[in-house]
Amino acid sequence: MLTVGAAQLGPIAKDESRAAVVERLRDLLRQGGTAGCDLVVFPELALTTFFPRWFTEDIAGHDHYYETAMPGPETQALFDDAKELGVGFALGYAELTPEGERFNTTILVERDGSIVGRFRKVHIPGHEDDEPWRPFQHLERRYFQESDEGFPVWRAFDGIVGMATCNDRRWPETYREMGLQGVEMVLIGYNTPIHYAPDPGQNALQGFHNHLCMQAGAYQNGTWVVGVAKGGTEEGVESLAQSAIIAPSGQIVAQAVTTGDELIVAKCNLDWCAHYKDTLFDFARYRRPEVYQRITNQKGVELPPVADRGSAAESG
Ligand code: CDV
Repeated sequence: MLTVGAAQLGPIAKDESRAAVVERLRDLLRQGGTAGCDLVVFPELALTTFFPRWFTEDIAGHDHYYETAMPGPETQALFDDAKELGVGFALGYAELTPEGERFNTTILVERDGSIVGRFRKVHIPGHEDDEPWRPFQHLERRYFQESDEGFPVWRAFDGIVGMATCNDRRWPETYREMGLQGVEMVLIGYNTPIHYAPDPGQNALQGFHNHLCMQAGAYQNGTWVVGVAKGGTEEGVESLAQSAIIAPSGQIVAQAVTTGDELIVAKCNLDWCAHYKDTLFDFARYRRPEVYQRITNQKGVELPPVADRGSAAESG
């Protein structure tokens, strides 16, 4: 039985200090302690405003948004709180490595304050260069590189826990990679603007698509999923809230009702995963990797030759 809190955040202003943000996180962690949480999950880039919405020629000019150490001087208090309260946490932040690499990272911290896992975002959405036609930029591909570390899972919190970040949640491979390692709880932070500039027709469906992909990922892999938003209107950009805790059945068991700082809590029985992992989604029994010829190495769509379509139709 793992009691988890999804610590949704409201907007973080561009000029909000790291110290002020950490105080907000500490408050939510303490609320988690009072609610009996073992683990509190914070969103993607939880320490700063969503800075990829601004173009800069020189990325180094944005270095103050990145963490070079974790814990660092300003985040140490969170680790101390975790140990004191006996409440672990997952925290998304911008990572700048000593080698100068930039990742959109989430760490998993156990109840004793020790880091047990680090995940770097795999699917980096948006664009690399300034696109002035957009009402705001989504320059994640300028500020972060893609991780080649995949989707590991960790034995933590008396279960098997994995992580993913925002856009990763829309890809079935994300959950299946972890499902194949027996994952029992997937932690996902997100920053999802309501306005999707390449196809605004999707704007009205943001909430639906958010839950659709996480509920499907949970069900198809027999795992709990904790989806945590940074919501509300941040620097003029409205982002989706609707943080949710989802059972292995695919059902939402808790959902945020505000667009601001809000902790939602659920008691998660990790044994429920077996109901799905041992029946409909008994991978060892029913998966057919030997006939899934394309999923491992093929990147884009490869259409069949036109002639093949004709002959298939003719042969019925
Ligand atoms: N931070 C994100 O990864 N946001 C994307 C937007 C750009 C579509 C998302 O998938 O929510």
